[in-house]
Amino acid sequence: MRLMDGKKGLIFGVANERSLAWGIARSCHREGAELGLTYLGEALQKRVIPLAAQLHSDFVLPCDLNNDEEIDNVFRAVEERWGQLDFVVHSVAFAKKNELNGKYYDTSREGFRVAMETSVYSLTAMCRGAAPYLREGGSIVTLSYLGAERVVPHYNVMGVAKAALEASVRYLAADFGKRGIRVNAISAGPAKTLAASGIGDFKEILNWNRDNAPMRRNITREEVGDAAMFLLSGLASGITGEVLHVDAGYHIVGMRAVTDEEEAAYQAAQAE
Ligand code: IMJ
Repeated sequence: MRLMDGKKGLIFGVANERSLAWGIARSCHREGAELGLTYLGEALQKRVIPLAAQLHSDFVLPCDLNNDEEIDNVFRAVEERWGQLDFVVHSVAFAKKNELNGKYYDTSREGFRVAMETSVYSLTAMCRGAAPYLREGGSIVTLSYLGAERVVPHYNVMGVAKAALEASVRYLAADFGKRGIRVNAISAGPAKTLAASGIGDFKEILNWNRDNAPMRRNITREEVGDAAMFLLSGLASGITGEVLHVDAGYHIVGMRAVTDEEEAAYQAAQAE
């Protein structure tokens, strides 16, 4: 018996094989889940169909979470195909590129609106669409980032959006709690995905996190996948409204780590 045997779920936000949503899909598939994937825009259709095929799924639907009609269509298809749902994954965010630079206070009204609608309201809209079909024991997971809790250079309006996303998780958890449906977030460490592409110094960000995280390494897509799958499974039946960090411990650190060189110099001084 596998952890997700007999469970059916929908994953929003697979763009390619590097997506954290793809890691989640693979972990869920490995544990026996039956999956549907949604994609955004024609361009990603030809990417996502073969990925779904790897999971033995041909349940692939277009869905822009900023479009109520497309959300309705997705859940109408779910009703027809499955009747009921056990889990839904939200791995969706967007801010205009020019907002991920410079001063936060220079965020435009429109840039703020776009980031909040696409990265925050999209979870609420997805949950409202899924609500009629979610079974008791159902589970919803979204993805967040440390920039929600602390200031991370250039993250700007996305940090404010992730803070609102994490608050949404708590309100949604309260809404769904009585039905035995759980809502949680994973706060993932930085990972090389489409969402990281075009961010100037991303390699430096990865190196910084690797060098300063308690575990002295970055996280993998598989680790995010397994943690999300845990939250979606019955093993997490008592967990809701939670933000689980999958970041090699980076979020607990208050200052940069002591380097091996500094440690060696300290040891040498002690020995004198
Ligand atoms: C994104 C921007 C600035 C700093 C960042 C990130 N750090 C990390 C990310 C330190 C880890 C990646 N991340 C956690 C995100 O949530 C990214 C969201 C994002 C990325 C883009 C890039 C392309 C674009 N719009 C975007 N909107 C949201 O045009």
